[in-house]
Amino acid sequence: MMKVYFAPFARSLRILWTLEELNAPYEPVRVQFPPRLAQPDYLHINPLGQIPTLVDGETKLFESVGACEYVNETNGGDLAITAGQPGRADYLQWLWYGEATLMPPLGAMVRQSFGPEESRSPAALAEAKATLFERLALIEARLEGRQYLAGDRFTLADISVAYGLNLGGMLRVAAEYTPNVAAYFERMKARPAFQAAAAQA
Ligand SMILES: N[C@@H](CCC(=O)N[C@@H](CS)C(=O)NCC(=O)O)C(=O)O
Repeated sequence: MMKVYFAPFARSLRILWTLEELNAPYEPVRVQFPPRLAQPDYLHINPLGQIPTLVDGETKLFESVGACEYVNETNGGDLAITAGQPGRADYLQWLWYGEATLMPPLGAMVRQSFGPEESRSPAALAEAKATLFERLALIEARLEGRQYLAGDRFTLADISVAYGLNLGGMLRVAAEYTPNVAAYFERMKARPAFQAAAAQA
């Protein structure tokens, strides 16, 4: 059975959500955060000391979006848009937007809110928040007249991006989401699989 090393609000939520959408069996393993300091024995599982790690027998993944693709593929799921299917380019665009474009300002906000006091500054927090909202504006436009980000159906691209929106919720900026983003976030949170995953992570 696949094992998911997770911590609350970490990117492990993406993997747990994917597994729940597929009704696939898994074993969640809670890790103390940040593992580098709180749980050094975790370093033999993930040498970077980051969360998440997905372990499937001898196979180990510690990129959350790649792990979601792996989980979907391995379980014969329909949460990806594969080569030749309509919406493939949009799928790739938004799947990666969630991690590569949305997460840097969110990560900076996490550090500016919870990191060591001596490296925090209100200006840096404000700059990260402004960058986040600049990047959310593209999602706002993309969702005009759409329920999902790619291919008119729920996919891993939604899991990738909605995870970032949920982190924004933890950072208390969700009340400032623009209408399409706010409605989309509510739709995503209403999914039973999201709720099952979020209840543990
Ligand atoms: N690109 C990686 C990023 C992993 C990552 O940065 N994880 C964060 C938690 S969400 C972490 O472990 N941070 C603590 C650290 O880097 O020490 C992924 O998508 O899984």
